[in-house]
Amino acid sequence: MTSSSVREGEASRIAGPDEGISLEELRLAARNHGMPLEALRYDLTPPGLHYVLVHYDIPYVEPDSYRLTVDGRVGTPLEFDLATLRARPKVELTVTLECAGNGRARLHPRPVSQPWLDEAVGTARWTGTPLVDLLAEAGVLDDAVDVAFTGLDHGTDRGVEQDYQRGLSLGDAVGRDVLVAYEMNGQPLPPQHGAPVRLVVPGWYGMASVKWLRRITVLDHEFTGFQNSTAYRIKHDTDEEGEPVTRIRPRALVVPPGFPDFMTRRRIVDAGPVELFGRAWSGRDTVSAVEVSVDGGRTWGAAVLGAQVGKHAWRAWTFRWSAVRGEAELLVRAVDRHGTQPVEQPWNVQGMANNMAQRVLVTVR
Ligand SMILES: Nc1nc2c(c(=O)[nH]1)N[C@H]1C(S)=C(S)[C@@H](COP(=O)(O)O)O[C@H]1N2
Ligand SMILES: [Mo]
Repeated sequence: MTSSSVREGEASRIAGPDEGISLEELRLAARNHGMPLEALRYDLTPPGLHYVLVHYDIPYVEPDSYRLTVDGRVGTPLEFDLATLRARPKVELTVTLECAGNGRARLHPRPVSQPWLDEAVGTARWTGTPLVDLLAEAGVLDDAVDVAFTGLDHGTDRGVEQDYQRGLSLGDAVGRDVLVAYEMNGQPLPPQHGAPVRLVVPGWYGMASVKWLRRITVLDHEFTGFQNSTAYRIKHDTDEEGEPVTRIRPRALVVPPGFPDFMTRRRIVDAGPVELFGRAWSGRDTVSAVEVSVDGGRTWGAAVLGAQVGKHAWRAWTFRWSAVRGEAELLVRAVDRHGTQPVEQPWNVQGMANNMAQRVLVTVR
């Protein structure tokens, strides 16, 4: 956990022990908003409340001049305009997306980057055409290994100039549910969510779902671009290569009960029965249980689970709390077949795939 080898002003620098959130982090937080937790109530996140993460600028794209190319290790390179993509076989999928940096701002010491608290999540209904069909039509050659996806946005990160670009293994790319999507909740994609066309990779942290998709390139070698080899890695030391960030780890969130204080957002509820409501999801499996603590993690009880909104989407849960006067600390955690959400922080250098349990402070009056 040393910060010595990371320069000031660099993304994924580790903040000093008492260092507050900087204006640079605030600027990122103001551009990239989370989903207000009260919106956990909706099966499908209403437009504008879904979280947004944009590394560089939102590109301005004229739908009429938009083109998507499929090239690299294919028999026949292809080019599509928007009308041609929309005329192809249509698939609709409800998908919970979460940013791999969710929860980062609560880590100690804090990785300096987009400072998410708990709310970098949202669930949308995406309409598009299966990626696998585009690849089949282009004719993937036998030596194909990875597929690279390139966005129309451009910037620098830690001194590396780049188009936003991510690679997927061919095996992951040909999953039936990977979509080249052009609608969100039945409307054309909004600019901030990738208009006019984006990739949607269900179950994976959001970085895989490349927005403003302009190019799909089949490679005969492993993709080693910045966003795969440097940014989205779980590292415990700055200098190590680390593990790639892939599928979404389980997480449960509760709608903070009662009403908030304006500045602190501390909750106030009346003593008596309180019905807690929340959502839980996992991109690697199905959530099999949600556990709730109303005493700061000393004891836990089981929530009642609702149906999943979709195969790749969150499920609702409820928990009856008999609130007694005084101060309470709520914690919630999701369980899947691979394990339970940690209460202690799963710290790593860039604060990736950290699914530490949510805590909510409540004054019961
Ligand atoms: N082209 C491009 N695609 C991108 C990004 C980006 O900055 N540029 N951000 C990624 C990250 S890190 C996340 S979490 C998701 C966010 O998707 P959303 O803004 O639609 O919620 O988009 C991904 N796709
Ligand atoms: Mo992200």
